[in-house]
This record gives sequence, structure tokens and C-alpha cells, in this order.
Amino acid sequence: MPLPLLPSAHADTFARDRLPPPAQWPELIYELPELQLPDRLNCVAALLDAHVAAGRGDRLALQGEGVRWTYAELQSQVDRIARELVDGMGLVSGQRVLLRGANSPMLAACWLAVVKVGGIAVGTMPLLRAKELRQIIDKAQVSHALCDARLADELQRARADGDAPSLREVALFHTDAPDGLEARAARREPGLAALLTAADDVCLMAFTSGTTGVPKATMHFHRDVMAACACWPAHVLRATPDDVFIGSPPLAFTFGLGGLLLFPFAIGASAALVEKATPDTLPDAIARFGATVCFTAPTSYRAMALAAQADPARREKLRTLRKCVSAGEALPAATRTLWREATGIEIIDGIGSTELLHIFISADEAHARGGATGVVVPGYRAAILDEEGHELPPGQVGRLAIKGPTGCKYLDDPRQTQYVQHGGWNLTGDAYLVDADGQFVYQARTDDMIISGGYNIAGPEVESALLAHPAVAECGVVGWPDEERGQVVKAFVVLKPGHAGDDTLVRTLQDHVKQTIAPYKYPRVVEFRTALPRTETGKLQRFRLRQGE
Ligand code: 3UK
Repeated sequence: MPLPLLPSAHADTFARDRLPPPAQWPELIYELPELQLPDRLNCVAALLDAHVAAGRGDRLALQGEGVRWTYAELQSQVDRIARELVDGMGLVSGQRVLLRGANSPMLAACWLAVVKVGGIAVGTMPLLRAKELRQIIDKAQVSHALCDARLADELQRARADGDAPSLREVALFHTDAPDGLEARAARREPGLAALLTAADDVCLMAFTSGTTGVPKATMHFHRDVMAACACWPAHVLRATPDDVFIGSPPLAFTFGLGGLLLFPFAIGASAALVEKATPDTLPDAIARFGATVCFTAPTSYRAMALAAQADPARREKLRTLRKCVSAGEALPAATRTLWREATGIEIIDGIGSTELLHIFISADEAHARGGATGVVVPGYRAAILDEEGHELPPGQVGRLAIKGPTGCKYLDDPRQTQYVQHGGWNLTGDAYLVDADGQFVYQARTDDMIISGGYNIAGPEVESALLAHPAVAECGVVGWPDEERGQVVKAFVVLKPGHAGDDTLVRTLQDHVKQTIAPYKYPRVVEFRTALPRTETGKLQRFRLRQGE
């Protein structure tokens, strides 16, 4: 057990003072030999400085628009920014630094600089508005911000009228201005030793992409970062130092932070950080940077596969890829098949969460199976629990529970006790079952289960069935209020070009579902839409569909 805590290196103890009380911690397990980490460690020393010290400074680290940095070049940029943070902007270890920008090498350098000097990186999604930024600044008591000049307006608005008073210093990057961060950093000397933090000093706060209510801040230690690098990437992804990582999730989302920064750096590989990585633009970036490992969401694989099917030139752009990772939402079997047909690559699906930092159930290419997420990642344990917290046997649907070297630590939040329950399990909020092969099969978010006429129906299963129909581009399935049945299954469907959303097609889709899965699950109501509501991390917002938006 990690408690009591190690002596902190932080001068500002805000984060440590707001960790959950010991009784509310998840159980932490460090069984694997590679999880025996030292009591004092700074993850940036391990992920960046160690490569330069070991003579790998000339290896490629980051690429982006007009940027190509080796590990040595990145290290000196990081050190200069770090000196500017401390000597210029007065940053003290333990203080929270808000990072705002689309993915880019400069944003990554800022993250590394903050964490290297013992600051706490607070990533924010580029599309956030002043109101949401203000909530984050207040909750994390952010003192400094490093912000892409093109996104400065909304941050300034968050501070208007004396709001967000904790935020004292802001520096802008991606600008030629003499007081811009690049110019200020260039005036500083490179060469700086990382602050030797405690393994359990907080190094990052990640706000959950929660759909309702006040945002929750999850806190992760330097040790958590190294533990995440030692589990899923080492045992399931198994990339090599020559791999070039690319993808769409923002660095503010821990799926992106791990996949596009921590994991490539853990093995001395490189990443291409692109600002825009939509299904339209990602294939171009893959070709341009010769990317070999891709991280994106199921809908993005689906859209890229459909485009590749229609146009051989687009398929050609994906040629360098050798490993593809999907997370954030369940991967429909139809999408897995489409991608395999388009590229020959078997997608590595994985479920992770902001609370647990990264992926804890997954399957590599050899063990991947359509419709299943995979098996527990080495280093973690998983169980399916009933409402009382008893473990359920295979075949029964229950609540997914996880334990491992990372776990939920909300910043000063009463919801900690809902997430961590029954003997230290992290409850992810997902309904799952274990099938006869021992694979974990996703059903739905526990609050998304549809109860219709006494039947439990998982919306994602109906979505998977619909997606296998050639007319369907995208769909979302929710429970719709109904006098007789309590709820009925309702499908919102986006059609592929060339299909008309009329009554005939409604009946065709309903018949198709009845022939694919148990007939009682068919959508009694079908509504055609031109687009579906999604979060910035690519998740379908079913609650907005339910509200009839
Ligand atoms: C859902 C999945 C089925 C599931 C995340 C990888 O998504 C991430 O974190 P969030 O906190 O959301 C967590 C929730 O998203 N989910 C994610 N992946 C899958 N459902 N199959 C999947 N493969 O409901 C989970 O509880 O936004 C994913 C790595 C880091 C992450 N933060």
C-alpha cells in the first residue's frame, strides 16, 4: 500500500492537501517487477532526459507543422521553457499550470517543462469556452497558464471582471511577439536538472469529460505515469523505438497524453502532433509523417475506412500504418471488420478512463475479437460485481470493477465514494459481462441501459447491428419514454450519401436488426439525422439524444 505518503518535494501542497482521505482510496497493486519504482522520481527525467543521457539525443522525438525535434533539441526547448516558468514567471513546485492549445510539439514541450520543475499540468480541451475554463481554474486553483496565441481570447474572457483570481501569469505561444513564450524561452539557458519529486507527488490533473454536473478533476502522480507506461503499452501495444505515433485525441485527454506523448517517449520512439486530426485530415498526416501507430476513436476509424473503400488514393495514405488503437467508446464489430478490409490491420481495442489514466482491458492483434474489448491488462485486475459488490460468474451482466497500479483520486470531491467502492475497486460506470472465452464484453454505460417492457437492452448492441447495414453511416440508440413499455428503443441514424430516410428504409432497418440480434431489441422508433452530438473526445452524447436535441 502507498499510504502513508512519501515526503513531498512540492513547496505548494494544494494537491496533496486535497487528495481523498486514506479510507476512500482505491486499492493499489504493484505486483509486476517493472512496477517496483523508486520512492523519488520525476517522470520527465525518465521519459525525456534519460534518452539524451543514454546517447539517444539524436533520435527523432517530435514532429509537427514545420517542426522536427530530436530528443536533444526537445530537451533544450523544455529546459528553456522550464527556466522561464520558474525564473521569469515565478512558478513554485506544486502549483497548477493550465495548458491550452491544439496538439503540437510546442504544447508537448510546455507539458514536459511544467512537470520537469515539479509543477502540475492541467490540460484543457481546445474547444472549451470561458465559463468552462473558469470552472477549471477555480477548481484547480490554477496560478499560471501557457496558451496558444490563437486561443487566447477565451482564456482572457475567463479572467474578465476579476474572475478566476488565482490565475496570475499567462504566457502565449505560437507567436512571434517579443513577449511570446518562444522569445522568452530563447533568452534562457538550456540545461536543467529535473526536480526530484516524490513518486506520489501529483504531476497532472485531468478533468473528466463528464457530461453533466460540475467537472471532476482526477489527480495522477509521477509514479502513475510510469506505471501506465509499464502496463498496457509494454504488454499489449508493444511498439518499437522506430515507430512513429500519431492520432486525434487531445493531449488534455489522457487517451491522447498517453498515446501521443508518454508511451512513445517511454520507449524512445517519436510522435507526430497535428492540430487537426479529423477523419478527413488524419490520413494526409499519416502519409506526410510516415506514421506507423495510430490512436483514434471508433467513429474516426469507421469514417476513414468508408472513405478508403470509396477512393483508392485515400487507402494509399494509410499504407505506413502497422498498429491501430481504438478507445473512448465501444468499437462495433462492423467497424473492426471495415478497417481490416481497408487496411489489413486488426484494431487494438482498449477501455481506459481518466480516473485510471489509461487502458486496463484490451486485446492485441492476435487476441482481438469482434464485439469484445479484450482481457485484463497485465498489472491490473478486473471483476464484474452485482449491486452489493459480490463477484458475478461469467455470462452475467454487472458493474465493471478494476484495481491496479493506477486508480481514482478526485481532487476534493464527494463523488470519490461513488467511484471507489467495495474493497477498493474502481467502478467505471460500465455494464460488462465476461464471455465463455474469458473476454470482457461491453454492454453500455450503467446509466445508458434501456429498460423496455421488462427487458434490459444495451443501446450499443443495437447500434452495432444497425452499423452493419450498408445504408448506415453513424447511429445512436437510446431509451425513449413510452407509456406502455416504460421505454422503447429509439435509433437516431445518419445515412450514407445516396440513401433516402423514408418509411421503407425505417422498416428495412428494423427488419435488419431483428435478423441480426434478438428481435425484441429492434428500434421501434427511427429518426434520421444529418449528424449526431459528440464530445470533443469523440464520444456520442446519448443524454442529448434522450433530451430530443
Ligand atoms: C468508455 C469505452 C467501451 C467507458 C479513455 C482510453 O475514454 C477514456 O476516458 P474517459 O474518462 O471515459 C471512460 C469511459 O469511456 N470507454 C472508453 N474506452 C472504451 N467503452 N470500449 C472501449 N474501448 O464508458 C469508460 O468508462 O473519457 C480511454 C485511455 C484513456 C482514457 N481516458
